[in-house]
Amino acid sequence: MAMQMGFRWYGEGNDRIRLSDIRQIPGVSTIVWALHNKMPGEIWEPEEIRAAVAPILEMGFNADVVESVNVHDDIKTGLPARDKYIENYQQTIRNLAPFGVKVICYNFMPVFDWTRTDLFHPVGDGSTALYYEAGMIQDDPQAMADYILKNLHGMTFPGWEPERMAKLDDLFEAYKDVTKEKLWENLRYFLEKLMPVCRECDIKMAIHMDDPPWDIFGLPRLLVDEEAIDRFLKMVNDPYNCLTLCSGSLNANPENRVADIVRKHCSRIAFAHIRNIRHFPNGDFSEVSHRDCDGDTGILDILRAYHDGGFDGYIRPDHGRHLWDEVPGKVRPGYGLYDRALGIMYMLGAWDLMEKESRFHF
Ligand SMILES: [Mn+2]
Repeated sequence: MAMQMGFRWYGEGNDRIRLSDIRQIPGVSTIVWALHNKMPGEIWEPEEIRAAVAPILEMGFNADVVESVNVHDDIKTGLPARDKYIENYQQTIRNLAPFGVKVICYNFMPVFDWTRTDLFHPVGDGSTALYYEAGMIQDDPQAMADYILKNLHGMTFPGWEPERMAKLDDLFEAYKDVTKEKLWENLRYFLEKLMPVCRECDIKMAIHMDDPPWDIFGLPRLLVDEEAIDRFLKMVNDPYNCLTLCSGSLNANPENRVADIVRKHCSRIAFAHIRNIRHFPNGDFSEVSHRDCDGDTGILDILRAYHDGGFDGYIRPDHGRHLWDEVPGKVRPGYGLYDRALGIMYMLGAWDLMEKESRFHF
């Protein structure tokens, strides 16, 4: 098996980008998809899965990667109701298997998914990108949630369901007694219940890194650095317990050396997110193009680490900048067509060259 290039797509009627657009990007084999109308904890029914996957397969792609099947808050907080929601998750895994799904991406972040303070920040060349202003996050979480929801212009975004965000006070209350150690324990409990089903279905669970990789608003975050990743993989030491290694999430902390982590754990990375970050001295960061020298993440070193490790999982450009006509209201933040297409060509260019060189030297 060889590495497979993916592209995240939000589904028919839910994404301005068409599958026929994606087909024109060289080298994409995999559509990374999800049922975006499902709330965390609900079972994904076979008919719903079939309807979502059919156009993907018809266009000649595979639908091997789901991002994400979101985890119910009762599982993260460890309430008694979690067993019911874990059973639902197991059933969803079983329902996905007949459609060829191989990897499920998920995260275990309390209350908030990815967090940014500006979704359309000028990069300096006329394009815009997601931006994190460190000083703003000490403020009111409700204000940040309101800002993000407003700038999604009614588009759905996993982890930012308006229904959940409307109950932000309740969510913070539910997580009040969940310490970092308790959250680890709840994650272990969840994964140990899933592993037998994953083995039976040949589907890998691939946890996404916390984004950004530090505690925010007093909420604990787990997957933040190499030490935490070591602990996670050891805690449930099973080939079906894997990572979605997100270079941009990890490198939001410039101390994290992503290429080293890839070299250490390549065989447990089922899904690679590639994104480049530029850091500012005050702790702010901006997302930038995939080109190595445009940011500080070390994209070429990371790609080389994957190549050296014989990576045969799935990879995708994570976010992209918003280019040309991709203005607020016309693009899902981070998920425009153009910069992700450019990112794919950059990655495949580097990859093809490494392949060619390794054949030549063999
Ligand atoms: Mn990511």
